Amino acid sequence: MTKHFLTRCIFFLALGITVIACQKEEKKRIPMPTTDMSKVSLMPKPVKTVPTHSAFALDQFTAIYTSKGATGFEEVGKFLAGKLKSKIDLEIPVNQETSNIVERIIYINQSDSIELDAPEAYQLYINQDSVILNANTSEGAFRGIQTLRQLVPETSNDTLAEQSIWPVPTGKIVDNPNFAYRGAMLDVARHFFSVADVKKYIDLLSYYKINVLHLHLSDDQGWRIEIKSWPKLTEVGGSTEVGGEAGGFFTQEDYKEIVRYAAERYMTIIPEIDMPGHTNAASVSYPLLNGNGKTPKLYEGTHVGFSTFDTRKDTVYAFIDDVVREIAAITPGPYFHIGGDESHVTKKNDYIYFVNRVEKIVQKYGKRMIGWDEIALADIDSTSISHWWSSEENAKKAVEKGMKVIVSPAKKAYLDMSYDSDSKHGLHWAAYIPVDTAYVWSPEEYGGIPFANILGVEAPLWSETISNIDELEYLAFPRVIGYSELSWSIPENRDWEDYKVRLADQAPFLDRMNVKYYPSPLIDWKKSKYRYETIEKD
Ligand code: TNX
Repeated sequence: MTKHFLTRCIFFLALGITVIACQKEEKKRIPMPTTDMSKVSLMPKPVKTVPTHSAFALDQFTAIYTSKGATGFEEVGKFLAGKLKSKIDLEIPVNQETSNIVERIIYINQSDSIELDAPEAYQLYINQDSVILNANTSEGAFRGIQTLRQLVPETSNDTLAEQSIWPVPTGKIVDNPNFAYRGAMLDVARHFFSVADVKKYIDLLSYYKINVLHLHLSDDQGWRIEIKSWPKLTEVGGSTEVGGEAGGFFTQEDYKEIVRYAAERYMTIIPEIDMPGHTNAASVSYPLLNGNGKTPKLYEGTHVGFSTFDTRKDTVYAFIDDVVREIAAITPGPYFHIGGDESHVTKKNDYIYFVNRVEKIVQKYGKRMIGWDEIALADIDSTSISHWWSSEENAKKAVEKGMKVIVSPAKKAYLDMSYDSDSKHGLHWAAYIPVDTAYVWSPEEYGGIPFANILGVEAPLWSETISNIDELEYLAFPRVIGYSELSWSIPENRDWEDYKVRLADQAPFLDRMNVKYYPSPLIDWKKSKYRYETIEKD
């Protein structure tokens, strides 16, 4: 009896010790949030980070205040509160006279300091009991809160006090973008993507400070935007897509909703109507537009370069005038993209005549024309913009004309290029683009376009091989994060070894947002609780 009792006692004691040891082990495995600001994986990398090695205790006694009377600042404060609520489930009041105790504040302050003169500039001062975000414009404040979101740890430190505390490392960040134009493009013509898909993409891009979404709204396989004066464009031209699925289109109300959602994130939408080539869907809807001498039929394949508008017919320009007028009226941004690429069956003279005429229409409706690099062949105005995707010679011709250039070389910046020969999706006519190749190049030097002529960088995602949001995310993430850094961060701050570690740390965010990114083997992805949940679901 006594012997049994003793054995049991020893057994329970051993069990107890094991449990305590396991709990300790468990605690050890949860990394403590850092108090070294320079160790947080900020993406894109800010101009300057100065750590002061302490922490601001974000908790239920924190409140957000914004400068009174500063346009847009309160909305930025509310946006931050909403995002923190979904990240850490903490309710933070914004500009509220609250009876609750407020011990620490996040102050989003409008400041006219000359240090904040650069567009979108912000400064973030994090002290033990206050966070001060200074910006001249609400746009700068919006960029600044993306950095602050990244500084807030995913998990709280519950050993410091009775309530949960998320320690935000103290220090100072001074930041502004290298390029004004930091873009992504989505082809909704080859395969259609819903408003919800586009919004998800916009939300993710804005977290990485991308400020332009270019929508490729028409191509041979589909016309995706309602034009009230030419209804068959969507009735007929929107009825299919690559592979023969049902296609789809945005009503003008849908498009306005995308524009509104993007504007809330300080992102400009650029509509593209690709012409005079890539116009089969328009010509099937209205055969009078067609200029290739054949009877147009709905097209579900992926070849390019077989279609053209009839560039010598006035009705074609009356049509274009209506299209540009209707789209320009619901596009607050300054740009209209006319495509202009791969017009292989348009005669050179006709092409030049066409681009010259369409430029005038775009200008008549108050927009700046953008076109793929071929447009430099025409007599274009220096205010128009060349979108360099293929020909360096064309890009240089644009520079000679005094034009600005958007840098999207297919070999480096095309999101639809496969990662490697095992990739589930994508093409590889320009190159395979693994995650390092996508990052290790310099838009400032590639091709020798003078810095002053570079408007910015854009990463186009063509959709011949992708038909849903998971596939979109597979090609876009993680590479688009690299393009955000190539356009936001200065060259001195860009380094593959350093980037690779910061990229690995994006996994918890991407997992929480349910982004099906390509888990490149070049990256030692950080594990996250969300990842386990997604894996279990799969
Ligand atoms: C070239 S890039 C195209 C597109 C295709 C893409 C596929 C450009 C201006 N034209 O029509 O979708 O390649 O990668």
